[in-house]
Amino acid sequence: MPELDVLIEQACNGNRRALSRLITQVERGDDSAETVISHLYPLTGNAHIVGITGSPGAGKSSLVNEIAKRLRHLNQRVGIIAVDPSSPFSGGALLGDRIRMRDLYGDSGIFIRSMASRGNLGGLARATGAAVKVMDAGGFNTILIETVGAGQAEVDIAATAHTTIVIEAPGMGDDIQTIKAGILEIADIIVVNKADRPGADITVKALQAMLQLGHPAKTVHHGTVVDVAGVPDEQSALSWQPQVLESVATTGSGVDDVVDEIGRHYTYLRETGRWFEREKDRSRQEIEQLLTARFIARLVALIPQHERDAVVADVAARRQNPYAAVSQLLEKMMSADFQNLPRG
Ligand SMILES: Nc1nc2c(ncn2[C@@H]2O[C@H](COP(=O)(O)OP(=O)(O)OP(=O)(O)O)[C@@H](O)[C@H]2O)c(=O)[nH]1
Ligand SMILES: [Mg+2]
Repeated sequence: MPELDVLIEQACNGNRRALSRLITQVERGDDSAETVISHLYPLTGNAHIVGITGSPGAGKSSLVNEIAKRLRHLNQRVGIIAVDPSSPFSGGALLGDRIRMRDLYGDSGIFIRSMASRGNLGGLARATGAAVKVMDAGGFNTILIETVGAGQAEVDIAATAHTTIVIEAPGMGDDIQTIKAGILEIADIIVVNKADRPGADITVKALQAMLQLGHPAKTVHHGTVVDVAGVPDEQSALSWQPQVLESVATTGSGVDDVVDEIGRHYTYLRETGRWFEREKDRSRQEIEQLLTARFIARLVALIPQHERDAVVADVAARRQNPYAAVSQLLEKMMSADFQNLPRG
């Protein structure tokens, strides 16, 4: 497909129109997406994917803006994906981000893709995955993904990212307990932003205390790392201890340290082989999603609509339970002729 080759070449040169068109094609997830992916995929696997999550208004966009500027100074090409799961329309909320990110416009080494929720998390994950692949293939060195920590979304992003940054703002006081433990579990780097506000040090200490609970202190004993019980721990020498950093995104204070820590985590992942482990996690997740979608499409193609409707009615009327219904559908599917099926 010569037209596709031209588009890909333009995307590699930072052409925004080409990047946007490719992302839109991949997002569709149809046969044409498959063609695009088969050309793009061999070019991917180099970008450092960094997820930035945290509660609304914590300063994620401001910090992404500052991080991107510094990475540009390091001669990196930077992709930015701004996800807003709370807004079903890519209108108002994202406009604010666009204005704040204005510093970055006009620079072909930066590409920003804003996306709102596609009505469900599956759609959002697919759209994010599409943008990541196209940017990665296009030679962007670091891809920053901003997502509001609204529940499942940040966990999904963590599965997509090599490095996850969780951003908190001071003023949580006693409510620190309300930080979901799950958020700290996914964090590779924790940033207390708005460190110019009162109470930042309290928040830092509280987060450090919570991290200690999650990761019991390791001490060095006669030169080897041991856990609290004094047992040598081969793994811990290689393990990553998340740091709590402070920043003021509006002035840029502390952002250099955040950028350094991102680089340190990248080196850690590469040197310990964890990079490939994360790539395997990402690949496994993607294959499972595709498999599920296609499997269901095949099931649907195999069993006539009226038969599926009858099973639904049976379950609703309690003539059958959902497990038995699924077993029955699967049995029908397995005994059907797979050869002459349309591709799902
Ligand atoms: N005082 C102070 N204000 C900040 C700082 N960082 C961001 N802000 C302000 O906080 C507000 C929210 O910042 P954003 O960067 O939009 O935060 P966000 O987390 O992206 O917000 P959502 O995407 O809406 O969840 C803006 O008015 C920023 O100017 C900071 O370090 N100190
Ligand atoms: Mg934002």
